[in-house]
Amino acid sequence: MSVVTVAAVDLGATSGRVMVGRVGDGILSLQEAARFANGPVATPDGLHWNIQQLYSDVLAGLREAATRASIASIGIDSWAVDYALLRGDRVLGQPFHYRDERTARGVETVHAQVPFADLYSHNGLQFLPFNTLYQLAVERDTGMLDVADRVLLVPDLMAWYLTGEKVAESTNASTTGLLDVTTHGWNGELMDRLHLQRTLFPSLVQPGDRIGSLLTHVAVQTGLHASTPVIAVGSHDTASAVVATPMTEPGGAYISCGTWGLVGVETESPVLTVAAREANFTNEGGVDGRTRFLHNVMGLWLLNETVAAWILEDGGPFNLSALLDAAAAVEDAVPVFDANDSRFVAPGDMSGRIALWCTEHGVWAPTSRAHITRSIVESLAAAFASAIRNAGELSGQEVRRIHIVGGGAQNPLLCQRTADRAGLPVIAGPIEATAIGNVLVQGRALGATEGSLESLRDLVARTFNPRVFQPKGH
Ligand code: LFR
Repeated sequence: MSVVTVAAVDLGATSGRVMVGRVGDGILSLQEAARFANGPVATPDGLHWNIQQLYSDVLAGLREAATRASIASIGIDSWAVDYALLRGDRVLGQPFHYRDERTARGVETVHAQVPFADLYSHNGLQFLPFNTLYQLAVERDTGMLDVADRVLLVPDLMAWYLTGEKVAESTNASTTGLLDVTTHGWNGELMDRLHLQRTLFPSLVQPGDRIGSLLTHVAVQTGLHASTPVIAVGSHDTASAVVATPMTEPGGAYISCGTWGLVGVETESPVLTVAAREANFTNEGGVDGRTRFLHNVMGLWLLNETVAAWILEDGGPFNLSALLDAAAAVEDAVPVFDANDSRFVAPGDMSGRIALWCTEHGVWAPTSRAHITRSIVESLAAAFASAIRNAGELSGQEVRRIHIVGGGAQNPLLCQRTADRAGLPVIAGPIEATAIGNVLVQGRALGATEGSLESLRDLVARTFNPRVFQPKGH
């Protein structure tokens, strides 16, 4: 087997990156070629993604990657559910951000057409008010679907920009709510019931499939060969992160902790019980037909959004690690609020909302920055521990250890408190699990690594030294 070098485009809700990965038999390494900011843009019609800016950042990142190595292929992943509408080859405006509040109207419309329990039996998705099908109901009611003839999810849109090919990668398509949870194909009947044209949705591709090669102007702008293929990876970032979670023995659960904390286990088939539905657990499509049985917890968004307000307030440099040290040193018992409360979804004044939650629930509201931060960390850890317990019970798997991957793996306080509250060891890392999963699936498609997810995870475990947090009483 040969060693290949590939580019992983990994777009997150707060930042994007282009990574250069080397992969081969027993070989795995990762280097950052570019990192760029991403975030919501508010205009009078709502909250959007600046997709053209992201695309030009991706091109610049690929250009940098091309100066570092000879790139054998490109893979793209991003957050889920969001999409662009197209008519022919024309993109109809900036995609909406899933935190835009318009989705509430879509929920009412969809549930009046197909009640939630019925939906769950078809798509296996937890209720999140921004799942694509709710967003599309709003598009339909505002006349946009009279004009649009195609829906492209964000990574598929980027792949189209690069190759001219319009496809729907299956792991991310599973987050639309329109994929059949057992056959993994588009659910035409459900589309009919929701008055969505079946032709809106492109053909599905699987991770590892070749999407196409670079358009000539893309090759010229990036300095890459026009023959460079774009290969489908787990284009839902969480699917890629789970690929690279080093669960090498039975009993491993995961928390993919970035903007969101995605907490769950991998299963061979979906869990569609009433208990799973009532606990709001999702069955998202994983790489190689596995199921990601998980629950969305609010994640680092709570902390990031709180800190962003303090940075604005201070108007100068901000020392995040000093804040986390101060939070770790807090000895009083801080309030534990419900991190999953929907009031925390939209951007805004998080510390004000936390204070309000506390007042409404008859507990004291933290006021110092250290206490607020500690309260956020404790509340996240409590929500993580509870979701881990549910994931084990609902799936029938005995959870013996928790893997935290993504940005949260570099927050020792969060890792330790999650271990304490769950009463289980936490194995932290790799931080860049998403990009690594993206690289590995490309490497496998190019024939540079062995086949099974287990052997890919072995390689991750051998390459990245995890940090272990043993539980202490709390
Ligand atoms: C994480 C993530 C979650 C999804 C949320 C919204 O980045 O992809 O898995 O629920 O973003 O798309």
